[in-house]
Amino acid sequence: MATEIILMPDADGSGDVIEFCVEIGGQIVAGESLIVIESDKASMEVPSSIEGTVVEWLVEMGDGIEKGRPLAKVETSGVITSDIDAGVVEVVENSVPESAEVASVASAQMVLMPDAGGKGDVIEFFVQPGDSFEEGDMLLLVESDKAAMEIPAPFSGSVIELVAEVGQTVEEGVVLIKALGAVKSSSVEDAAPLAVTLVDSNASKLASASKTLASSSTIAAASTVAVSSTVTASLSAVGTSQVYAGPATRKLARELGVDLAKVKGAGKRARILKEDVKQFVKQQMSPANNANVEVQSGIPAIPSIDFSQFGEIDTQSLSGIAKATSAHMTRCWLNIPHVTLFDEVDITDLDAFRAAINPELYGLLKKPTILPFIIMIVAKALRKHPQFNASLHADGEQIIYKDYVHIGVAVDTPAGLVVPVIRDADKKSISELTLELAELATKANERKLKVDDMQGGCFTVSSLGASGGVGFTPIINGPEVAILGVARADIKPSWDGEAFIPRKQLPLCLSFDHRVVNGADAGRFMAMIHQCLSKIGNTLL
Ligand code: CAO
Repeated sequence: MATEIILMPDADGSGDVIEFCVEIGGQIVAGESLIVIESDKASMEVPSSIEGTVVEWLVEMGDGIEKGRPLAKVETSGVITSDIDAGVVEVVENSVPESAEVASVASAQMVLMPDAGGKGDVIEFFVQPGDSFEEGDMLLLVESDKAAMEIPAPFSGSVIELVAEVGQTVEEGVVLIKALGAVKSSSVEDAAPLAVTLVDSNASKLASASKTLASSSTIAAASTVAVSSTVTASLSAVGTSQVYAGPATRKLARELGVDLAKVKGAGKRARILKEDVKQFVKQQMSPANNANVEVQSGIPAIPSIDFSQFGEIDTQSLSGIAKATSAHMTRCWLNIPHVTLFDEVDITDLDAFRAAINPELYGLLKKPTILPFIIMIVAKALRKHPQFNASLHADGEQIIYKDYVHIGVAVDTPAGLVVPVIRDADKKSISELTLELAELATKANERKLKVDDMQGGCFTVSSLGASGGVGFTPIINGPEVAILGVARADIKPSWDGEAFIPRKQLPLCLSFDHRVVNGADAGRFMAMIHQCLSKIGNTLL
């Protein structure tokens, strides 16, 4: 066992201690909040730089804290690097390493979750303890509610321990992997003022041990502190109201899905405390309150049923994408008054046109499907009918018309439904649309879509393709105002004035937001799509 002291990192400003996030005797891991401090402008969570047991606070509630102030004594396993013998240890504060000499010493470092625009679930590790990796190598896959992303190694090294677990929800600053890596001289120098170094009491080892340790996990962890410190304005807007709460309380509220704007603070100056959040949840869960919610919303909750009483069951967690889709679809379906208009278009000529295309001439691997033609035609229709290329403002009192035409395309992947966006679809040729669609569908299936690939859509096309039935009612991908569903094309008898002839008919289903688009608008929009698809030659000209 060894004792280390955690110092206040070099954060923006200083503040008073307003909360201890761990109790004496409590366990912490690197990156987890240790204390919360508050200045007159903001409150800030100070994370621990190391893993261990908190044995003593070196500050008291209300103490003013500045950079370098000792915060807590922490007992660690004492295994900092393999260079240090286990044995008697003593605490030596502010032992500044000779940075030039320790510039490339291998040391324990943490790989942290970078800023990914929100939380995500760890899906898969690409490395295991003992594996070596180079800077930039992909270490693990994290999936947020918007996209899956591979997390690259910020340095070269080898894995000591996978700190995060598969399935764990991680956010910026959380430690993912502990690794043995080379510390660059700059990081050592940067972190030196924060370093509290453990040294072996054996005098002959003192110098080398202090250098090694200073450049090891203590230093690395100190830089962890600098990276993961999150300054959160203590007065931040939630909707139109302001809430006054510390980051730890906000974190708890996020975890419990509590809107802090609805919680009454019992703290000084009505500050919302963790206890207030817990109390609020209890209140919400009381039967009396549930009955009230039901009456207010008019939507009775679906009762929870133990299905195992009827036979074998297998319960599986939804993927991050599936959960996000579920929440988004529910929101859109409940908030937007949908109307769906159906049509059937004769695409026999379009099929003949497609059949005559030589893909190689246009740099394509195969003939384009109907989808790129539909996207091109929808893009033209959006330009002609701007009310479809619009969004209703959240206040419900303004309409925002867009002077760009970005079209989302629903793609079915093993992890769930995603909607990558083709930008400026109105400016692209059929071959460009075909290539981009194939590229986005491949990325979607390989979970390589970035958040940017799925943002900014004005209108969505959802093609169920060959397996698609005769029609469906697609849910509008809000805040867009319409979506075109494409079902399965089939050969059907068509009356040409003298006889029934076989023609290929494509069912289309246009759902629109009746607050923004009226039925006549929708009819005209659909008529244009119908006209262009059935007379594709004219359209392309
Ligand atoms: N009717 C009949 N055949 C169709 C068709 C239709 N409406 N649409 C496509 N096809 C044919 C294609 O021509 C292709 O056949 P060939 O290889 O012989 O040309 C075959 O079906 C497969 O097409 P595809 O699905 O691979 O290609 P696509 O361009 O039509 O669609 C993509 C690409 C990525 C959008 C699609 O693969 C996909 O993921 N669709 C599912 C979207 C979805 O789930 N929407 C529902 C959302 S609501 O839950």
